[in-house]
Amino acid sequence: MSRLIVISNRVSVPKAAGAAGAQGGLAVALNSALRENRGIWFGWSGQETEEFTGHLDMQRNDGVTTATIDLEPQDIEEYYNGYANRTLWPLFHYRIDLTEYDRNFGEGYERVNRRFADSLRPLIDQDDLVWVHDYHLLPLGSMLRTQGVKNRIGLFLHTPWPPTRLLVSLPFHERLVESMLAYDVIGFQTEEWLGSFLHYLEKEMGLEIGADGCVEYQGRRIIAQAFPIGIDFAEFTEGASSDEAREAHDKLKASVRGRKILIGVDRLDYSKGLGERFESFSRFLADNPDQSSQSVLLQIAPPSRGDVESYQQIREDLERKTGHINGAHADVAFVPIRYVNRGYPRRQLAGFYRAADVGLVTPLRDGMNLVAKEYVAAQDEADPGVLILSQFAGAALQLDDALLVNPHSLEDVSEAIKRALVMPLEERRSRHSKLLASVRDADVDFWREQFVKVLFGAPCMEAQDLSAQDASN
Ligand code: GDG
Repeated sequence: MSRLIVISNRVSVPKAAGAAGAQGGLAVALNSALRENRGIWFGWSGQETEEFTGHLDMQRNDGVTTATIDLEPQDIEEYYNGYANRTLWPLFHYRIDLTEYDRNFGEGYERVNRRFADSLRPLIDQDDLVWVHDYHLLPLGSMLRTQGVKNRIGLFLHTPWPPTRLLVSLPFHERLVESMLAYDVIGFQTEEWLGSFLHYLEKEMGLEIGADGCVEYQGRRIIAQAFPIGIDFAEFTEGASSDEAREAHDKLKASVRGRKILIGVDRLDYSKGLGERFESFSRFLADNPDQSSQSVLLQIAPPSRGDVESYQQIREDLERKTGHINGAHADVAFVPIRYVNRGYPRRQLAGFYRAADVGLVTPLRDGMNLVAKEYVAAQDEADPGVLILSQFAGAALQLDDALLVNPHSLEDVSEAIKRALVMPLEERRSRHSKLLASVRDADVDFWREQFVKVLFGAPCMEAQDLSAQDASN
């Protein structure tokens, strides 16, 4: 079996990751993927250094070898806080109103990608498969090619890919997309994002997509495909039946004194639609006065990317909204929104999900959304809760037995809440069993296997080798 080298912006050392605290979906997924394969996880340590040296810190923890580098403050500002989180993240989530275009960000992004390539190069052996993750590292493959790396290199994008009309607002968009054509395989979460990417190749670059899905560019042939990511189902359900989960479940249940619980769990990010969610819940309370003191929304929202201004704003905005809504609907013994700005250990989270009658997952735009899948996995099959899911999450394509909503419409979400809270047991069970089958079957192992199989098989590359042979015969 080929060794797998995984590269992502941040590396979370597994030991630490298993403990409390918020990890993004990417870290959660990669941890379990790497435990299976002998291989290396390479990326930024999250630490600052005064001057970049390229020194690699290698560690082995819990079956995973990690290799990390430290970055200079200017790198962090321009590459991470800048181009990744102030330019690409908002643009890829259709928020051109929040997208900042600054030449220094673009230069910092390329510089750090080159630094990644320089530090990574000596770690790559001849037969390794190289798997790059996410929007921070789109040009890394082409920089490795410049250094002579001939291995199979794949990219998986965890975010959406924006429609061409939005993408062209990015200065040097052609340069960014061209650099991506150095990969052998490019993976997207859904057919929708894949379609937008292929549309760009056809309309902006005049490329043709072959009947076999391969695209030829400058003598190389690549394939782009959808690989919907899943959760580590076995690990998650095991955690959900632990004592820690049961205690968290019982504590939460006891605290609401017989009221219904709605739960949201999201990194504090404008793409997650938290403001709209709070407003929708407020609308539900206002429209249904008979039920208004009978349900509680628990929103767990660990802070993220706090150095970026738009994230500071969303935090202030949510604090204001929570105060306003609670002020309008609370009484001496009841507060409708419990807004918690911290992370919890995964097992406790599983207990909270299980205690909740409704999972409220309403992002305005989301590559996939693993919280929706975790909520389904944590339920009691005999008496499951109801998932309300945004039609704009990648997960909606697989989880279409959830109550799908338009998160921009307060009425739509408010009505779905009402429907979920009175849904008969039989309907809840029937919806849940279909959702559960999908979450269980398309889990993170399935996702990894599918991607690695295509990367290893490199269907377009082989055709290319064959045609090269034909030509020489
Ligand atoms: C990106 C894409 C895509 C959250 N709070 C706590 C906690 N979490 C965990 C959740 C879940 C993960 O973080 C969040 O994953 P999501 O998928 O919902 O969202 P992003 O972080 O935006 O992830 C997304 C994903 O990558 C994977 O490809 O699905 O579309 O945006 O696992 O449980 N974990 C702990 N405590 C918390 O308080 N331990």
